[in-house]
Amino acid sequence: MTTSTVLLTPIAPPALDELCINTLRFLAVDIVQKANSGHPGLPLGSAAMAYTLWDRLLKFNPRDPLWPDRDRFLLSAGHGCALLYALLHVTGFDLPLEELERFRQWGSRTPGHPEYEKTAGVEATTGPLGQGFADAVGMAIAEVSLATRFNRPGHIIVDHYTYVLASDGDLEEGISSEAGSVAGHLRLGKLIVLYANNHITIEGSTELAFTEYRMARFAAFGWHVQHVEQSNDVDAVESALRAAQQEMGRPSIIAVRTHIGFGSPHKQDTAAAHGEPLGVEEVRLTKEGLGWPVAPLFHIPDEALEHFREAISRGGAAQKDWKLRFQAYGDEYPDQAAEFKRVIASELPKDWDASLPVFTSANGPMATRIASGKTIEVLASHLPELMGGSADLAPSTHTNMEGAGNFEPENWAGHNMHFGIREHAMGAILNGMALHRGLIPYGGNFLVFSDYMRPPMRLAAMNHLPVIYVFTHDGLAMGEDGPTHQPVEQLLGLRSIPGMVVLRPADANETVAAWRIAIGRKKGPVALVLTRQGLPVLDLARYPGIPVGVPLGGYVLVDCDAGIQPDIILIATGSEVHLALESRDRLATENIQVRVVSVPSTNIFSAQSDEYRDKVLTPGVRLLVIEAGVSLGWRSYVGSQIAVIAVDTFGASAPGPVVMEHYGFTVDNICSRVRHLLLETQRKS
Ligand SMILES: Cc1ncc(C[n+]2csc(CCOP(=O)(O)OP(=O)(O)O)c2C)c(N)n1
Repeated sequence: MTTSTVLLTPIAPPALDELCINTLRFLAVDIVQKANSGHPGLPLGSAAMAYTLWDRLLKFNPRDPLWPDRDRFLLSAGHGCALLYALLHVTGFDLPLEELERFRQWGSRTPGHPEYEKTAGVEATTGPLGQGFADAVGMAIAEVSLATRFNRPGHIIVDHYTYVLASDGDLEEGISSEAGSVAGHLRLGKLIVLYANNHITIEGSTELAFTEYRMARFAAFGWHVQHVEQSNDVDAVESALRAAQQEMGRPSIIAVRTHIGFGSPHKQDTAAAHGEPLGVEEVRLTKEGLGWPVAPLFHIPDEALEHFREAISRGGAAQKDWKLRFQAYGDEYPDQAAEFKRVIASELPKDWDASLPVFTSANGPMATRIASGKTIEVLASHLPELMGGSADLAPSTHTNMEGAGNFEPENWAGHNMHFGIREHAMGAILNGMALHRGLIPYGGNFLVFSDYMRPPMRLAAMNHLPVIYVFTHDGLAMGEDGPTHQPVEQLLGLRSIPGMVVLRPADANETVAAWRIAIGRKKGPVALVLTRQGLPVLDLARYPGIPVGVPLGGYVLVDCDAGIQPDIILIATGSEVHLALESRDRLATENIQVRVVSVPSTNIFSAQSDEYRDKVLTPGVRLLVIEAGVSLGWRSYVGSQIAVIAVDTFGASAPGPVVMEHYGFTVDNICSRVRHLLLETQRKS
């Protein structure tokens, strides 16, 4: 596509507004042009509506970007971040002009897509389309949950909106349907989406692949739907936003007809405006067309800057008003005020873990999912910020908190969430809840379907979000449902996400220790991987190393007698640990000295000192790993001198014990492998 009809929309905003909007447009254009990389089209088309929101409605304080009762703004179409960086700079956030000039460069605060914690005012890392949209649903859930918990008559201390700027790609991605359905069902009236309806994606017109009546979809989800025909009509955008604010019973979406690359004579309304700089000549023509000086670059007229910077006094006043209200709240409800501060700061209450369960062998056999459920019950009674649920699997994942009530439409006091069978949205909603702060979110699922929620899990890890996943039915032993339901590669897949801590406890007591780690980890997600089937309970009287060992990721569960060097070290995780223990007992009768090492978390274990790891896995001793998952990866955790009993194919449909037997997860097979390995070692020596 080359030229297009230049569609300069007839409605021009009042002069000062226009000056400000053009400031944003051309800052974004120059940001991208200077970097010679990035996306100018969305900023040109969406600047007017973003300006309207930020100038007339958004409650924020550039001088205190994390003030708890600020409105949240998510640029779900993260590729358009030049617009966000321009907004942050002109309104007075800590983002100097030099940072705009260093867009997409090493070490800058203006990365290629917005990154949480890197840039003040960026509420979430966005870029994978659809994620920001679903994060926002989680944020709106957090808002209404905290408002219900903390507000009192005459004392409203939690009261903010969550706004999203979303693009065609965001709405095409399935996650926006999942999350939109959740939001509509929950009647999240304070969620407001501006949809940049520009009819263009990378390959060309949306006619190529996106022809449904999008807004009918959202109406069907129970959303309040509005249309604005001219994105440059700031008054129309404002009145739609105000109507959306008034609509408290439904989330709102406003389809705003925007024009990608607005004002660019040869690129407006074409895919060419989407993802590459306009080019020096086209920048010149665009600036001239909109009456903007071609030079200097990064031009910010004083009048516009002055107007934008009113955000500082406006935001300061709004925050001051909130502080006064919070003070009055604290005078009347000192305990609640202290509690609010605690949860927003992600502090744990004193003694939160004092009454966690201790299981004895008499409690066994017990599935680790059951032990987890019992632990959740106790945690819930100490941690009112714990909030979570499952993707329609709570009776299996044991993630329900007895007595905590359901989080339901217009009954937002409950803490048990019902995400429905929407794993992808669940993952992102949990992220949004964590990003909002004030809650400890968790989500339950079968381990095999963690694949359905991998993109948000990756973002949780990237953003160091304290989200907890409860993944049950963790291996071949889940049995009859067959290979579609038997995870084999998921453990490795999760372990491979940088910053994700995966814990696969061996029994009920290791499960409690794993939960202790999960709750205590304030930065970064934790995946708990749990069994469906019952397992013997490792009595703390006999295995006192558990509470100290689990936090180290791997530890000696049972060693040889003092002074005796093991012939072999069996390394196992989760349900395979008890097979290792039984094998040890049998091999002892043959005078084979076995050490059993439990490795609930390879991630944590590999972060220990060499000295500690050498103590656990004595160099020179043969190692045999037993884990019902793929073998790939083990060498990197424990070195090259290992043998592995693992599963490098898919599973099969049959009762769990039968499948485990066929795949070699039996004491007989483990013992014969040990004998074979020791013979091999003898022959070599
Ligand atoms: C999950 C995901 N898939 C693919 C991409 C690559 N991508 C970036 S923008 C885009 C689509 C652009 O269309 P639209 O969302 O309408 O944005 P606009 O063209 O208006 O800037 C795609 C496919 C992505 N960022 N995320």
